Amino acid sequence: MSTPAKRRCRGPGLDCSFQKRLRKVSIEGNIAAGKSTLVKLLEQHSDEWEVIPEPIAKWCNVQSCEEQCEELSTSQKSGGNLLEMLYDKPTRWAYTFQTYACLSRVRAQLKPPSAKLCEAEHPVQFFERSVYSDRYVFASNLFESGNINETEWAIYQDWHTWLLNQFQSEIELDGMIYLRTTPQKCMERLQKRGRKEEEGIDLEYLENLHYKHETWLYERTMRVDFENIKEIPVLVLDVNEDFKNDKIKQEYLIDEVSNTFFFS
Ligand code: UDP
Ligand code: DCM
Ligand code: MG
Repeated sequence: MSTPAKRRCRGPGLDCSFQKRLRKVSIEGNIAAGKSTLVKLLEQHSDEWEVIPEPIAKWCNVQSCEEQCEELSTSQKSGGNLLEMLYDKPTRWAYTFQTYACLSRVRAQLKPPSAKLCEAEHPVQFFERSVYSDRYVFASNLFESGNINETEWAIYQDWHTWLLNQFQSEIELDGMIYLRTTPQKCMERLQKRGRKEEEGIDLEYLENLHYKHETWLYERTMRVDFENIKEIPVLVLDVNEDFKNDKIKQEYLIDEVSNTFFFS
């Protein structure tokens, strides 16, 4: 892998040598492809590997004040369920959802790493999805299906570009992993997982998202506006066959990740 771009050293205790050692990789894939399942395995594999999960709990329970939210126990939480609102009435809520999804993701990715990771010789952070899939897969698909209108899409792209330029050095990726599945397999896993908010998702929606992932990460023919991701290394992993209950497949996936990104 090529030498990563220099990262600005922001935040207390984040020395420059740590920032230079740190590698950041996002895990991409369709809904229910197996991203959360894989990141749990990666986290267990090495003390030097840390995971930043997708902040979906926040999307299902939007609070007016972040600190207040973190102090409440699960049973006390009663915020709005933006994921449910998105699927119930996408023309009304798609833009709102996408602004919050991206904002909360950036905030999660900017949080200081754990003390343990700071001590690591070869620290790695795995992000479950990225600000790039937010825009080039989800928001773009919602625009093309008419759920985000022209004005909203123009505003989205404007602030998204601005935000990424502001935080480029902190959230810049060294690589991506694409968990490749058929839309049918995702539908099967989605139903098995059984999130109530996602009950209304149909196969056509998963097919559209699949097509976006394919042109972006497999064929690599999608037009993207950010230079740093045009040439980024992408590891494609076929996860159509079950790996959750297959130790050999799990070892193979972890080896592929280690070998591709030269992680120890
Ligand atoms: N799953 C499975 N076999 C696999 C991978 C995932 O049965 O090899 C199940 C997993 O237990 C969950 C569902 O598929 O019930 C979706 O997986 P996950 O939440 O990891 O997907 P994500 O949406 O994070 O990509
Ligand atoms: N999601 C979305 N737009 C994004 C990111 C995620 O609509 N920018 C939705 C898709 C899924 C859920 O949020 O319903 C994330 O679930 P998963 O990570 O399991 O795919
Ligand atoms: Mg997940």
